Amino acid sequence: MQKNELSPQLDPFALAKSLAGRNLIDGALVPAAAGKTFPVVNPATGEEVSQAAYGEAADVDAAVASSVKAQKAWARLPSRERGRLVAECGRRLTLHVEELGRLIALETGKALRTESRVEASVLADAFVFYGGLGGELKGETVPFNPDMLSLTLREPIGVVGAIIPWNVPMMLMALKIAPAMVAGNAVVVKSAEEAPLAVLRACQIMNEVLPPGVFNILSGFGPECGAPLVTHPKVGKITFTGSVETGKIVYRAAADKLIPVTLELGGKSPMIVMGDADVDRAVGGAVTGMRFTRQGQSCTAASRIFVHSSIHDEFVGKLKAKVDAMVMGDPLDEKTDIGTIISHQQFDKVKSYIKIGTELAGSKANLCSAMPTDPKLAKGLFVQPVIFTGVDNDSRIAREEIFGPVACIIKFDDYEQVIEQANDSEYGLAATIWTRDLRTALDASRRLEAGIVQVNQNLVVQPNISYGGVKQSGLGKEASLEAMLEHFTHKKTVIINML
Ligand code: TXE
Repeated sequence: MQKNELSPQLDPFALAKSLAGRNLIDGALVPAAAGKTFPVVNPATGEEVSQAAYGEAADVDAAVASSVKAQKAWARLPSRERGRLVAECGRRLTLHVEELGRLIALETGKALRTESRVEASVLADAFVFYGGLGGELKGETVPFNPDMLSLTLREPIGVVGAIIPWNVPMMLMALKIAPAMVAGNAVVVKSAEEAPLAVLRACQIMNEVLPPGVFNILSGFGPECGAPLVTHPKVGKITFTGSVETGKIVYRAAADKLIPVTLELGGKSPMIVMGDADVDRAVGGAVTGMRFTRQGQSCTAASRIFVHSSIHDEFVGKLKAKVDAMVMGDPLDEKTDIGTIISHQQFDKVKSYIKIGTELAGSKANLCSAMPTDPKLAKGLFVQPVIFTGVDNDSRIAREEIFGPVACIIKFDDYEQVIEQANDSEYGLAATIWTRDLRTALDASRRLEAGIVQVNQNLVVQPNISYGGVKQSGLGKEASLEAMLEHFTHKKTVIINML
């Protein structure tokens, strides 16, 4: 092998081709029942890198039938044995982090060094974490009377449908299916049409360990493949991450079957920087919080940054300098900090919001980071990050989820007013406050309407830390032991009369 030649597994282009046109059903890589496929495109060049199976209702039927069959035997295994197998998946995935990172970088445009490799590690870590929780599926005993005992059992739901988006597909898949499987369920995953390959490859690795049918994965589009999964009579639970609009469609369809649903939806998360904050740390937090390295394509992105007037200019100057220093370019290049937007549809959406912001009276668009000049990236979906200053909290760019590298800075003077403004949003996913004052930190933590509040730091998604929003940001929690118990089991009550 020549020095710069990659082994076939580490070459994402070769790997993408090797997975072309396949779903994973009942332990086998199979084409869609109708034989149809759709293209998978590298958003950094616009070139087709592979094809994905075009899953439809017939494929959903086959996958669910396989899961129904497998689930019974799976649920009868001791829960710690299920956990051991899930943890073993995690260990094997750890050995494939580099390969998975490269593949996800290729299909999503997220930079390998700053985003994609990290995501592959989180995927593996989530399996290892949940694998260790097999012994934690505990019930309760309830005081009754001396002759009677009441206890609860945690039982699996059956077949769980998991619908995932494209922004962090491997991580989100892991946070759904690892706890579901440890709890004794079988799962059918519907991947996002924009990013079907890395999750399929991860499932192929898990397939070395888990019995056929305990998980199945399909690629396809929402109405043709996602909708039949939600409405399938044998699917007993849906866990979904995506837009508010689609989340509501899923919720309504699930309501017709009266099955439980977990929804992780959008956000417009506030970051409040008080006058006494450590400005340099807060600036660093804004860069990571806005997820500039992911082109802002994050539901927790700190997209509304409220900055106290006493430090406003210093903060904006330092933030701009930091984002300016970030390198945009080929996602597979180790020098790259920021890659591309996922698709033309998202690119057009982000551009339209930048236009709205630019035309907004009183606001100023500060453009950051140089665009890549490499001619092979000329058709890439790169968007120059923008920091809007002078933004009104009532404007569209401050109210609607942009899902792009667009930060809105809102100047404030008064603490009470900023708490009110931060909460004046239909979303409630995440919030951060930056201050040296403990009383302010605690007060804001209590009053901010969000599923997660952080003080002087930004979100670190960890499989052991509960995660999920309020208001339009969703229903239920992901990650943590609690998510496994509450969202992937039924609590059965048993009452024993000992006479
Ligand atoms: O989401 P969709 P899209 C937000 C973000 C983004 C917007 C649109 O603002 O700009 O949503 O993104 C499947 N029944 N987020 O169009 O449509 C679909 O195939 C069942 C935030 O990608 O919600 C995909 O697998 N499933 C979010 C998944 O739903 C259906 C991450 C998400 O697609 C379906 C992504 C249907 N009728 C986007 N229609 C976050 N919370 O992080 C579509 N799908």
